[in-house]
Amino acid sequence: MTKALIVIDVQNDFCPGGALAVAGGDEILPRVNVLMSEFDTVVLTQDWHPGDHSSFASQHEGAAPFTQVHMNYGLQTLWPDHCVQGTKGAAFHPDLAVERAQMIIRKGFRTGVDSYSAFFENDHKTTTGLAGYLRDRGIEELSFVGLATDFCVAWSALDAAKLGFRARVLEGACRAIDLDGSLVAAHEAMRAAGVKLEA
Ligand code: VGL
Ligand code: ZN
Repeated sequence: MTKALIVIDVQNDFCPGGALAVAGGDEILPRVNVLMSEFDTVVLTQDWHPGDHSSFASQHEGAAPFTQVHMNYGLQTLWPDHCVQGTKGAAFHPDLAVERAQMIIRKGFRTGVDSYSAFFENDHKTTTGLAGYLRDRGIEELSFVGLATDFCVAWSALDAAKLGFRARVLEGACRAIDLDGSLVAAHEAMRAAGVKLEA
């Protein structure tokens, strides 16, 4: 079984002090770094938005962060401005062993569509190219860690399972946003899709 570690969005804006801080987001770093040293294939994802990205509440008049709007591809949660291309908030956490990564997938760079998953944008159609990269390298099993469990990690693991990869989520090396039951919903969806949830 050829395996890869996929490290989702371990960026300053998702860590304490960041624009969309996930509680305890920085606590995962020691374990993520150990895992990065154990896997031969390591991929990082990096949330990478233009300053006027349509997932930002600031771009929707009168809309508050953490509410939802209808986009042409479906419901979209609105977020505080975060991970703006080239900013410190979009940079990887300084303690992340970035040098271990062979591939960095940037996502969410199209103004009109968000991209939680490492594989598909939120329209569930536009691909990031990651599946092709992994298949070309003969990778069959993917282990997911990072931020946030209930958004980018879950959406990535769900797509991985749908695409035919064996998918596991190491929850001890993830932290969740947990917005309106999103963590429970993510767990249910992942279990139903055959994603292995491990400590
Ligand atoms: C994420 C919300 C907005 C994530 C990214 O990495 O889980 N969540 N952008
Ligand atoms: Zn984002």
